[in-house]
Amino acid sequence: MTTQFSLPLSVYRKRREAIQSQLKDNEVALLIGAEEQLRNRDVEQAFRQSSDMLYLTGFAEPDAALVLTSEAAILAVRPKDPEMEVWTGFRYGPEGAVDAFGVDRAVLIDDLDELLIELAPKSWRYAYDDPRGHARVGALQAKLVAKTRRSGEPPASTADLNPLIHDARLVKSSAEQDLMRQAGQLSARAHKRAMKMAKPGVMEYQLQAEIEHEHRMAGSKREAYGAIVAGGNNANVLHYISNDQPIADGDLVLIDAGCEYENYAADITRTWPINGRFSEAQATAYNWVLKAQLAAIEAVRPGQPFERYHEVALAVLVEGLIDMGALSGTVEENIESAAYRPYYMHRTGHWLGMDVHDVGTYHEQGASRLLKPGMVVTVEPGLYFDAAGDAPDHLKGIGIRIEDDVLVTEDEPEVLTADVPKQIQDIEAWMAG
Ligand SMILES: [Mn+2]
Repeated sequence: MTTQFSLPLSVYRKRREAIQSQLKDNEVALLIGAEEQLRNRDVEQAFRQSSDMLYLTGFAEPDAALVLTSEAAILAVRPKDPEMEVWTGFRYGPEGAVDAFGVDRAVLIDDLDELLIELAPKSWRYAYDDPRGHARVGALQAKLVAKTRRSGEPPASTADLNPLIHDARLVKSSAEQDLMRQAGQLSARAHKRAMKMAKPGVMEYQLQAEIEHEHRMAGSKREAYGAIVAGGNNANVLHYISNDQPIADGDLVLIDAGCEYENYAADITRTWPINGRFSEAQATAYNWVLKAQLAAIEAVRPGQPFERYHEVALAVLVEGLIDMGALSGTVEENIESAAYRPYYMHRTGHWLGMDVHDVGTYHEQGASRLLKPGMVVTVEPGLYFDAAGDAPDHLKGIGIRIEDDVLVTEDEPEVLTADVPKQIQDIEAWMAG
């Protein structure tokens, strides 16, 4: 049996208590964990517990739920089953879960509905990742309503549990920041390895294998998301994941990949020439994206609206598009008319944490959320010149994105993924060395 958590049990208890202290009298919070997913026939996808469940308990088995009241934390788990454990491995079971995870009580997952009915909440909050959780919550509410019909009490009202957990997850503690630094450093090593192993004609999935090899060998158990390895014009498909084409001499390759370290994600993108030397057109476009990224990182500071660094990056990218002949007119006109959108169609970043597109709202009371120390964002401007689009001929087929993970601190932004080269001379020197 391997330990399933990297942080002391007291950390999980404090996280739960922060939620419990916000519950009203006779209010119950229910969090449903992730469920196993079929891949094909009787083969399952690799199981990954929901981040909310990992955040509040560290409990990584499927078919689990967490019930919180202002007084108690109760886990609902699969039964011990010696016969099944021969096939699929160790299970804690209710008794083992109480000891190992420091909760007040544990029940069988099949008794979850009975537990909720026994607790007889006046109101309850719920959250789940897997869409199947929705049906479960609906059935449970029906049971609670049926019960109150008999007693004549009003039925329990329902509310969303997500904001309570997600506001807490948005600001990372110093222990979490350390894990994210590790994830960033391991993922940086992987990108550097892919640069070293590159040669014209290599298959995209072979570079993916170099990335994943380095992640595993460095101590990461799994990827944070499916890697994008896109040679040449494939980089203009934003979520290209087929990764099954050869990369031709003279083409750029865009790699968007990051690992998880102790359940915390990294998210890095680099774009570089498969033969080790940028062409003039590639270098010009690349340097505009880099200029936008460096300017945007400077705007990741406490008190700035989340929106701000996107606006900073966008102004530089539009200036570049005009300079390279893809747009005409002024920067202001092109931003106003959104004429840049064929070349830059995504936002400049997102929250990063246990989920790669991490939880937390981007707006508060209708305004862009203000950055605070402990928040982590990605900064990932790009420019995309599809071969079939209207870009000037010398730019067609070029797609570039540069992405780093940035921690908001009291003053200077801290780039968690700074170990991968991104200046052209540094990339070329690393690939040549
Ligand atoms: Mn990203």
